[in-house]
Order: sequence, then C-alpha cells, then structure tokens
Amino acid sequence: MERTYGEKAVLLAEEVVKKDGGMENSRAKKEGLPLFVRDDLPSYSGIATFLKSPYIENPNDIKDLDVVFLGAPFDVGTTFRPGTRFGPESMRSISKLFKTYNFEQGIDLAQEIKMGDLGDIYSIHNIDRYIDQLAGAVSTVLKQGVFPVILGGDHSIAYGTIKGVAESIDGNVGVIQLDRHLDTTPYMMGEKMHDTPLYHAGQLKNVNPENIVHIGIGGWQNDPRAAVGTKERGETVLTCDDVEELGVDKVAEIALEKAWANGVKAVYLTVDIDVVDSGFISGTGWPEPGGLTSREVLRLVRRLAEPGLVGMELVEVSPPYDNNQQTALLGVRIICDTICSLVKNKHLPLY
Ligand SMILES: [Mn+2]
Repeated sequence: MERTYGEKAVLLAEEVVKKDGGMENSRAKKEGLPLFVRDDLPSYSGIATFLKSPYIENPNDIKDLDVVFLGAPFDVGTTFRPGTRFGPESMRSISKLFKTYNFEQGIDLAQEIKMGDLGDIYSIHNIDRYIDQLAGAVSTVLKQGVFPVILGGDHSIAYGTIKGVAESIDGNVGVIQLDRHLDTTPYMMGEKMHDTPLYHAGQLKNVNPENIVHIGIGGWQNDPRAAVGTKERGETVLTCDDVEELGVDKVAEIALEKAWANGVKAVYLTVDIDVVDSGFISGTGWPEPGGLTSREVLRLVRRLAEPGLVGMELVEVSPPYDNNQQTALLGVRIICDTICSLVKNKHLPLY
C-alpha cells in the first residue's frame, strides 16, 4: 500500500531532526529556566520581528541573507475600511506562533535559508512619493541577491513594489495577483488608489500586460470598464468559479503558462488577502463573500511558487477589523507556504 501523507511527513521529520543533530539535541532536554530568554521558546516571548528572524538595521548589509521581510505600513490608498497601516505589525506579532518547520513539506526554513526583518519602509502620506520609496527599497534588496517579502499595507503599494522589481530585472517581468478585485482601474479620485496598481504595473516598460494574471476575481465590487481594459491589454483573468470547476492545480498551470510566456525573466506574486472568502478573513478593506478557501489559497501559492518567484507581497490585512488576528494569521501562513515551496523546489537561495 502507498504510504499515507502522514507517514511521508513523519519520514521527512526524521531528516529534519537528523540535520539538527538528532533526537539528543532536543531543546526540551535542556534543563532549567534561563534568566533572559534568548532562544525561540516560549513563542509569546521576545521581540516581534517576522518569524522572529533577526532585525537588520542596515539595508545595505543583507548580502548574506536569502529572504528579507519589509513592512509597508501604508493605507492612504484605501477607499473603504482603513487600518492596513497596522498590517505589518499584526502579521509580525502573530508570526510568533509559527515555528520554522513545516510538517507536510518536511522542511525547516531555518535549516535551509537565512531570513531577516528589515523593518518598515515609511513615507509621509503621499501615494506617489511612497511608490518611489518602495521601488527603491525593493530594488535595494533585489540588487543584493535577496528575496523580498513585503508586508502591506493597502494594495496601492503594489505599483511601487512591482516598479522596484522591474527596475532590478534585466528582461521582462510577469505578475500574478490573487485578488477578488481586478485593481486595474487607471485612477480613482485622480489618485493611484488601491484599486489601480495592476493597471500602472502593466504600463512599466518591461512588464507586458500579457504576462499579468489575475486569480480569484469576482463578486459585486468590480468595475466593468476595468474588466474590458484587462481584455484589451491581453491580461488573463481567472475567477473563483474557474478554481472550483478546473481545480487549483489546473488554474495554477494556466496562470504560470501566461505569466512566464514570451521569455519572461522573473515573476512576482502579489496576494491580496481579500481573495479569500470573507467568512475566513474579517480583517480586510473590501471583504467579498464567495472567495477561495484557506486550503485552496495555500495550495495555489505553493503551486505558483514551483517554477520560482522574484519576490512577493501580502496586502490588505486590516487589524482594526480583524477577529483574533485570524486574517493576519492566514497572511503569515500564505507567506510561509510560498517561501517553503520556493525552498522545496530549489529556488531559494535566489542566485
Ligand atoms: Mn487588491
């Protein structure tokens, strides 16, 4: 009989334990209570960097790292519920709950890659200025050969992050966005609000709209003109119904084929947490029922990461509307599962 998933996972756990010095090297075996906690136990203690990775003060001092976490506490691009400026803080604090080992994948991130938290990118409340700040921050990270993970923030930040990626890559960049909303309206109220970033990303000289893929779009909050625009520019739109009818794996396959077409050099992943059904995630700016389930979105990001990514972001977690940090918790999990898939498929370290 084939092994069950549980049996396979336990066999992988054996490998992880071996790499960590065997069963004898168990923290639980160390006796006594230290005066100052400098270990990763207990989980509620310590300073809340993302996954308790070390805080890195100097952004030009990250060459030895493989992944950095950057907070983008910005919600000036919000058009309904505000509060995503507290998103990075909430994801960092709930990430204390996670260990670096994933049971099903049989991978301990701490064994495979070096991670650090670069703190926040801050700018005064001006969208255009913030876009430039973020683009500079992302390219600073990428130019040192490090994988950036941006913790939003509302989705207006995506134009800045994608601009930073595009400026750092010699060749074309593809973009996959998970979102209930197209985010391809050119301007709202004359500004680049959070319903607009994918339109502007598609105007960058090395981002061909034919390599932009939207997954999870649907419901009652989209603009038909934005939809027509995506068609005219040649973008790909996949709905939650597509996920239901074709399955997660097939949708991922279609998305990857489009995002990587025409000799694209790198693909960036932007995840708006509102792609998940509002029943799972109360804490977001524009909640929409009928979205993906938590399990679907996790399988989807793992699949999308299989051929490699150049960076990712998780946006629209709004802690003032969040119940018990559920939304932030799922945001952390989406990030961790994506990174884990990149490690498993040998795309991290980046270069
Ligand atoms: Mn969005």
